[in-house]
Amino acid sequence: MSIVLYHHPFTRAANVVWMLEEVGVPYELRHVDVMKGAHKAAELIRLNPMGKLPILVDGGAVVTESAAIGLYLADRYSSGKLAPAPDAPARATYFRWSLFSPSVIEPGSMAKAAGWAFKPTQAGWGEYEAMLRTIESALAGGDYLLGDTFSMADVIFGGTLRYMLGFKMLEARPTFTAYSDRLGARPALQRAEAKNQAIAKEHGLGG
Ligand SMILES: N[C@@H](CCC(=O)N[C@@H](CS)C(=O)NCC(=O)O)C(=O)O
Repeated sequence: MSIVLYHHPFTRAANVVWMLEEVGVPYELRHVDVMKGAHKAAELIRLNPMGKLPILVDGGAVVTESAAIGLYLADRYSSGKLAPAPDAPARATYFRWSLFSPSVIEPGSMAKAAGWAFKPTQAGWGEYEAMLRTIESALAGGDYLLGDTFSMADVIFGGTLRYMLGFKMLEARPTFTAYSDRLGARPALQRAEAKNQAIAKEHGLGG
């Protein structure tokens, strides 16, 4: 088994388990005890100088940043399925919303929840209301970001949306909750949740 995910069930690595389950490749989860600071060990800092999870190692390839991991896995193992082919017109929309997630939804929701002071014209995530309107528009074309076709963009964007909704850091608009429920019904997401919960239990983690 060549894919290794450095994982802790209470981190963004949990969403990468969903990515791996959607792609359907064999993988190994390597538990990193973040509560004890194991993610700051020299071996992991070599892989990710940020000292953060998730980290995915696939043979000689090291990928960090959840969105990059999703895009990598889809291109490498599910091209033409979970990732539109390089020459497909849908590729533009696919990249657009995949990157909107870490660039806008994450910092935009956190800025709002934590009351950060910032200038919307200078901050890349802009105004909260504009972000909500844009998420609505992204979801207006069908069940998924690419209309009727589910893709890795939904795991990236949808994973962030579900996280933010779960922690009440994003307004629970009906379009958002309906999309989140649709994603929640996916067998791959349910398998991932079961794995994350089982690992949490195995390590005596509450929550
Ligand atoms: N931009 C990164 C964020 C990674 C991140 O913040 N990971 C958190 C857990 S969800 C972490 O490792 N925190 C521990 C620390 O910063 O010490 C991604 O999307 O993967």
